[in-house]
Amino acid sequence: MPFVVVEREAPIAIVRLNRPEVRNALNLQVMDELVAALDALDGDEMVRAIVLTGDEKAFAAGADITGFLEATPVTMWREDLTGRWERIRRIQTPLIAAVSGYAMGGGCELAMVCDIVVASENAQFAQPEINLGLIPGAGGTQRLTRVAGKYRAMDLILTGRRFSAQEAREIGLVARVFPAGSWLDDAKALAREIAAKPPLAVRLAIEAIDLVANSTLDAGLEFERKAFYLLFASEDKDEGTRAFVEKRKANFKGR
Ligand code: CO8
Repeated sequence: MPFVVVEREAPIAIVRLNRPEVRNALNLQVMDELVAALDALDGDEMVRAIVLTGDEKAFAAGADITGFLEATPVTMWREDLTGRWERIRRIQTPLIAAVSGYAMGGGCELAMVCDIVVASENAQFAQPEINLGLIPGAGGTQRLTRVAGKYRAMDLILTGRRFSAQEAREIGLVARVFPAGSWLDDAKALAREIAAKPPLAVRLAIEAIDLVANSTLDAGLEFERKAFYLLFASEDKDEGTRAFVEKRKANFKGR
């Protein structure tokens, strides 16, 4: 089974992450399939809006932590998994993240590279990397702070706590919260509404809105990426990722 399933319902397309047994955890293969699917749809002018989604239990539970166990700064840098988030950010067709269940770590960051985030009332967001001895590595420190402001971002990123769809809406991350029974249909209806608008105007509106957030983004992302890779040299990363896999509490030492 492919990790990414594409359904066309012209003029929209639905791109579904399909790795339910690990809550749609994102590894290189998933991300490459996702980038390829989105690139193909982006080149198809019949597709005027895309809904990116997971399943009811999870949008995506973040990067695949098992891939971090043996990773080093060099392997991380060479693979450049985080670069896939930036490629998705550059998709020009309006991209709507429809979140049900967990959107955590890289999954929350995946939602944040989309143009609009909508959520089922049962959605749970988090940037829990701190519990693994890491920090967000695919834009989270920059994008969540731009959305939520410094002090709320500090609370969320330093505690790694989960926050509800309603709280995500209050901080401005989620545009609309839909009932659990109809979240995907409601997201598709929103996509169809946008798909019905003039595509050039939609594209230019998106570019204009993105400029506001992006004018000083690059320096922050550059630092974040290097800091993220550097943490792969720490003992606490080894401890945090191993503890996760061994299903025990991590014992961090600040080394
Ligand atoms: N990676 C690998 N496996 C995972 C992940 C993950 N992120 N999340 C869940 N799984 C696996 C579990 O290990 C479990 O496997 P198994 O059945 O073999 O035991 C299976 O999925 C189901 O998980 P749970 O039994 O835990 O299901 P629950 O519904 O009880 O809980 C949760 C779901 C809350 C999502 C829980 O699994 C969890 O906390 N997962 C980890 C979330 C997390 O810490 N995410 C952050 C990861 S780090 C990250 O995203 C950094 C991103 C940086 C950008 C990219 C850089 C390269």
